[in-house]
Amino acid sequence: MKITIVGLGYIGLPTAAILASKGNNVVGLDIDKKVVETVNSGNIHIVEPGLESITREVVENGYLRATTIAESSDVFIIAVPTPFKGNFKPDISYIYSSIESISPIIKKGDIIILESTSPVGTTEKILEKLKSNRPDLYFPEYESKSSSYDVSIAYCPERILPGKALEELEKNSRVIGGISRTCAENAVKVYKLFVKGDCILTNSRTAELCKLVENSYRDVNIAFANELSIISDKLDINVWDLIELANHHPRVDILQPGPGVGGHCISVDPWFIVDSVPNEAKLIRTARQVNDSKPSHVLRQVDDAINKLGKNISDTSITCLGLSFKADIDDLRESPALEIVKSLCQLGFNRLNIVEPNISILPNSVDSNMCSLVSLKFGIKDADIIVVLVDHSEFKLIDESLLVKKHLVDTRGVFHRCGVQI
Ligand code: SAJ
Repeated sequence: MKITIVGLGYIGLPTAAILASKGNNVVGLDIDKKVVETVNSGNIHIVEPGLESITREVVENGYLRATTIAESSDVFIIAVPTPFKGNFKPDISYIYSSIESISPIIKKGDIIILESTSPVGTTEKILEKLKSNRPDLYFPEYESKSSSYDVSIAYCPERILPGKALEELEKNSRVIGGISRTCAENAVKVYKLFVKGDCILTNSRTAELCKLVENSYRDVNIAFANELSIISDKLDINVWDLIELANHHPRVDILQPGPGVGGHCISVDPWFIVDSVPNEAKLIRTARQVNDSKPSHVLRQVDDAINKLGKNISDTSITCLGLSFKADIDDLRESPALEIVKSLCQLGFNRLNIVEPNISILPNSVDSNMCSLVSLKFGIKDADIIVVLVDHSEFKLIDESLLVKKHLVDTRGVFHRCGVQI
């Protein structure tokens, strides 16, 4: 079976590497020449534990190669980005261009699977596009019982956690939504090549919403924790103690508050539901707003710390611990920590230090005249105010005696037992 993975990003490349490692003939199709060259030289352009060695091996033994030109295959798995445009409207143009690039080469018997997070109805739009591009082929009808068609089309959302991609690709169960039942059954044959979890069949619309619901569920639950942290600050209660106590109830399991929700999934996907049913998705929209408002709350906490310190800002040094969107990764996409640092850059501190052990240079979006990347040791020593923005493993090991006399804004509860929180 020859399999083409369209899009060699955070999802496509690990999927291509795993499929190739099982002895399949895999081609990675990407519009970015640099990505194609990197992969063909056995290297990778993203950070994902274990991916580099497996990619090198499958490229060396010929099971994986990358290209910018679509070629005939038996299976096409589409894993391209679906960002949102202004006003939180989903942008599925990358999916459409993928379909344009493979339309001329698809043939009878092929299986086309969409994995990109997509608004409900996208797989049917793909079907319509293919029908108009290839009137010579016979396509299935939505939810039809018939199996007499030429090309199978299905939606199977990815569910892997960045940082654990290789493990979760094999272990996680998959929801596989066909345009028709037999389309889903044909797609299952592809996932059975590497998935050890269950493959559960449904229609494409349900599978599309299922992916959006999974990430919205997490967003709503994090919003509850974030709202509790704002309520607790107002009522002068330690939110970490509060949540720990409440979670002793057998049916309560509250997540952890933070500086906001980042990454390219949970902070984006709920908007796809809001966009398609704006009048009905009230809770989902509010959760997004609660999480998006959290960086402003953190900035107010920093303001309180400055007032308590009683020095001019131009005489005050502040250190931010962490810049990535969550612990122990280098990914800065939609990071609330980055948003907070950008705002702090405008306040005119004597020194604004950033400690981020997972990157070596600051991103261009941060004004490097106003802040600098420093070591953890220097950052702690130099600071009047310390703002914990990410719970990286290194920060959990800090000797708490070094924090006495520092003004601490701990958005992640890393030091919630040390008693020096403001
Ligand atoms: N966060 C909190 N408090 C918590 C948990 C998370 O503030 O208690 C924050 C994190 O710091 C981060 C954000 O939420 O800023 C998202 O992190 P995450 O670890 O919850 O999720 P992601 O974005 O890395 O991956 C999610 C996963 N979805 C779910 O767990 C439902 C993953 O399985 C998906 O495959 C991925 O989105 C995706 O690609 O859609």
